[in-house]
Amino acid sequence: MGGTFDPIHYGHLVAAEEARHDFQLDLVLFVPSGQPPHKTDRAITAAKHRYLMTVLATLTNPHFAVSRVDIDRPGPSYTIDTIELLRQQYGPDEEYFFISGADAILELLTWKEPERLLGLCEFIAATRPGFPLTALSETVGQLGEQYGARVHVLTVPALAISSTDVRQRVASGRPIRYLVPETVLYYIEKNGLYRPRVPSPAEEAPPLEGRGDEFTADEAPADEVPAPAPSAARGDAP
Ligand code: DND
Repeated sequence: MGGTFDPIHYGHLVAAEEARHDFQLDLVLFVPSGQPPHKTDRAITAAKHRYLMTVLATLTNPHFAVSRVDIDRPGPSYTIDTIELLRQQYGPDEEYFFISGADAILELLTWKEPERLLGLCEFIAATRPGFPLTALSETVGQLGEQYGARVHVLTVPALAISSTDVRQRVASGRPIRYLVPETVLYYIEKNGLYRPRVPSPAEEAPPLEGRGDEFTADEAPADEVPAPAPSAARGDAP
């Protein structure tokens, strides 16, 4: 399963587990993208964080593993290159299935070298709640007729979870517990991911010149020394 995983959530994990069960897969490899080829509209969280969250989320499933193949190489993480590298690593005789959301299937022909890609692996398209199945069946039929593509539709229990929603929830202080594994929740909290960036006091302050409160190096203002721990600050307050 390839993805940006910014962050990984239970929607990804349920789809992967359903695919593993229904297609009797030996292993589901989660492949976080280094540079997602199609996501140029927003800043992506550092690959290190997305990779570690994926490791934490998949730790307890013996059939799940995480590959660094896309984050260790430069340039956009095109799936055709990912599959080629995995075939070198695991052998060309294995059967490869690319698990993705059903929405990705509708755009598959815009991916790099789609015809060759469709010849190298089968696709498992996990439906998301509210996804129009008629359009999907038509596309799956066309891909099969024109390119000999093998695309399987997998209905997963309705999980209206998305990474975008998880990020927005963190940014606005809403809970994400039960949308992501606890380990991922703690990782997000500990590393301050997805919180709105708080401007530093220096950025907020108006220019010093002409403000009448210029200071010399010996008289640095209190906000330039590290702030005391919150409890100490409260205790010291007049
Ligand atoms: P996303 O950024 O959409 O992943 O990336 C999906 C994969 O497509 C990555 O491996 C990309 O490298 C590859 N791609 C995209 C475009 C062009 C090319 C390749 C190319 O080669 O030219 P997300 O982290 O958002 O999600 C991962 C997967 O999980 C997606 O397929 C998404 O649709 C699916 N998903 C859900 N499935 C079921 N229930 C939910 C889901 N939420 C996300 N709630």
